[in-house]
Amino acid sequence: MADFAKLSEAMGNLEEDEVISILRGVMADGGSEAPQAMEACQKGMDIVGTNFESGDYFVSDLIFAGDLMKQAVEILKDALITGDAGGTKTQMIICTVKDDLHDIGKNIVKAMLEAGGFDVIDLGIDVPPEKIIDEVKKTGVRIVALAGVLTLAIESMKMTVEALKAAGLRDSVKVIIGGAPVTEGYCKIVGADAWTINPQIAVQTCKSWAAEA
Ligand code: B12
Repeated sequence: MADFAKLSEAMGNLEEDEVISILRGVMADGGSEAPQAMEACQKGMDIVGTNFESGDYFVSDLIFAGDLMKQAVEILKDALITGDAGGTKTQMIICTVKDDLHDIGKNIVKAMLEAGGFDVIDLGIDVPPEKIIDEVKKTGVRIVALAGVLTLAIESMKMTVEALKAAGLRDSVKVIIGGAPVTEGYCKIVGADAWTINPQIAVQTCKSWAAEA
């Protein structure tokens, strides 16, 4: 078994060579421990966040951490992303909400949804409610996934759900929210239908909605 505590620590210390070497080790057997490795990398990102809050790390370190996390996803992705992409694809929207530029988690969820058989329209980052409403009207999608990592993303998610209501679309569109700060309590505040920080659960939830439609 790989040393996941060591992986989190190396990630938190931004030790690129060590991180890559542990991840290559994880993939040596085809990646049976890839999900645990992904979790360990996220714990490492929490360490980065804590060091940033305490003033030991700077924005440049966040940028470096983001690049390192992208490399990690690249190495692990074939083992993480498995699915049944055949058959008719249900179209859906994903984006990072207004004022939030973080997209690493969103991109992981998007890739897993695609592997799970969805045709995912990715509207990108910092996406205002109006753009999402326009796309829902244009495409008629019935599932919208909203990502956000900043605490203030919760407010943008709430504004998006309110905008769906105001446009008369709320009853025909299911909304799932996710990202590090998202909780059951925030889900209620936002008025979303579901929340999770686990991409596999996101895929299952969207699949159950697609089956209902
Ligand atoms: C890398 C990083 C950056 C990079 C992002 C690069 C990129 N392309 O995304 C850059 C340098 C751009 C950045 C900028 C900033 N950042 Co930053 N950043 C981080 C860091 C270290 C890692 C984020 C990450 O990628 N995590 C790994 C991914 C895989 O995890 P995840 O996003 O949670 O996703 C998983 C799940 O949540 C879920 N999921 C994700 N999305 C979705 C969506 C749906 C629908 C579902 C169902 C599930 C789901 O699945 C994913 C896989 O498991 C975090 C610290 C942390 N603990 O996360 C800080 C952090 C998020 N940043 C923070 C801050 C303050 C900033 C800045 C304001 C810094 C500054 N002064 O400029 C700016 C804000 C820019 C903006 N307006 O958005 C704070 C936020 C504080 C807060 N409470 O709001 C954090 C928490 C650091 C900290 N502790 O202070 N950042």
